[in-house]
Amino acid sequence: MIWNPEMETMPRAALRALQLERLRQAVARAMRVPFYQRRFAEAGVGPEDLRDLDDLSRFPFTRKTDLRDHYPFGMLAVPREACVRLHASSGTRGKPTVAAYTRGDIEVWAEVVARSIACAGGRPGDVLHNAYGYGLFTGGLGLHYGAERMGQTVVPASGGFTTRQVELIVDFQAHGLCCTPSYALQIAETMREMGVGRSRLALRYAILGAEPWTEEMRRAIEAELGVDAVDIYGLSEIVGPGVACECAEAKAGAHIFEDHFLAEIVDPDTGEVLPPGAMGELVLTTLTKEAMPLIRYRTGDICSLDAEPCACGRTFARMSRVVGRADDMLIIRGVNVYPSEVEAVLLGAPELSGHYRILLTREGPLDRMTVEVEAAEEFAFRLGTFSEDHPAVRELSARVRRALADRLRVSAELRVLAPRALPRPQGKAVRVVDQRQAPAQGANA
Ligand code: DLL
Repeated sequence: MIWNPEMETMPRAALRALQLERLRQAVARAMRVPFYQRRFAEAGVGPEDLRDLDDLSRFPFTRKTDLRDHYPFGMLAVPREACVRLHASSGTRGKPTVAAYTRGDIEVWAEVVARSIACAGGRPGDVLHNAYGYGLFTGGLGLHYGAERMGQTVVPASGGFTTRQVELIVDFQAHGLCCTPSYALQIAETMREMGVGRSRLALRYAILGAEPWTEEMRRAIEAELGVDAVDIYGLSEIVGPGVACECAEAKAGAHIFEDHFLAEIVDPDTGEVLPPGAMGELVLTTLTKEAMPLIRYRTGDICSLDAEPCACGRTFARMSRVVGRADDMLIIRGVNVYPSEVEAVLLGAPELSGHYRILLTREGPLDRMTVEVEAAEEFAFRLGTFSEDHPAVRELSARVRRALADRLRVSAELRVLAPRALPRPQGKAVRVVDQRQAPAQGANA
């Protein structure tokens, strides 16, 4: 089902006209913020310069540091009293970034999340188990309002107490599951331990996001839980989850809700706008946001855009999976490595659980990458007693190490740990632990 066919299937020419009209209004709204007044004056641009959408490229970028510099309320285009909600994302360094919403912003957010749930195959009347964290993080409340808007029965499970979550999923016969992809794997693992088979589940779809994941991980989750697993994308600064979501029909990139968010792809180094299909940094402009309009916000997320027609009938362009962040690309002995490439290799080995951690250390001048993985329960069970020195574990380790070297073009140490040896975060997975001194590299988003 398409939640809002009028918008979601609008011919692209009409969509571009609507975007231009809304963009002019968004720039005018942004100019109520002293920061934007100054920036636009310096660049010599204003709403009157927007004759077509390409004119946006003359406008300056907004960066996360601008939001931090104006912490907490310096980016508001409305009085603080007009905001009905605040969220914040902690990030890995420095002050949190604040997201503020008027009542109208909350309405738009519920609308785009309802569209996302429909993209996944959700329908009014479904039970939706929401295991995204509730709180300052936008995942929990974002999915919650969207599900209520659709007329679903939402279960605000939040993160943690996985055994109890499994019981609720079975007892309430949830049709949909929302959480991070790494937590979906953990739920599947806990179900196996509890002896809960697929026949006891009513699950049809899973709406997974907030962290990068891979096709291999999708296949694993779909097979374990018997669902269509779709990718939902968003960031607090722009709205939260619901900037874009994949459709279950094509599962070929997340449709950006372009009547509310204008997307560009730029070269992360030069800032130059790249042609359709090119891989680069996603830059988003909010078209309807009232409390905190953002013009050309550098998301740091690396992906590409595709505006070709989609099997589902939606005309909104699709963004590819986020292959990493401009700032979490790891440089190991001069070679660029994205954690998602490591994940793709690991999920190709059925003897592994899918949980992993990348440790970076330095030995003299040389970077050293160690990938810690876990044996899958069944594999360990077949061995009897698990030991890293068991011949089958050594053989597995050598095989995966070779596959990593082939794919990454850089060698990595591999440690196969016992099942459940790695920590299980409740929210976003922490994939990278960087213990090299300088230059500092960020952890995963
Ligand atoms: O993670 C919002 C969200 C909640 C999205 C629930 C989807 C589901 P932040 O905490 O502000 O907001 O983190 C935003 O997370 O810039 C990306 O780097 C990353 N991210 C979010 N969704 C995806 C995804 C939420 N589907 C940052 N794939 C973004 C890859 C994602 N990365």
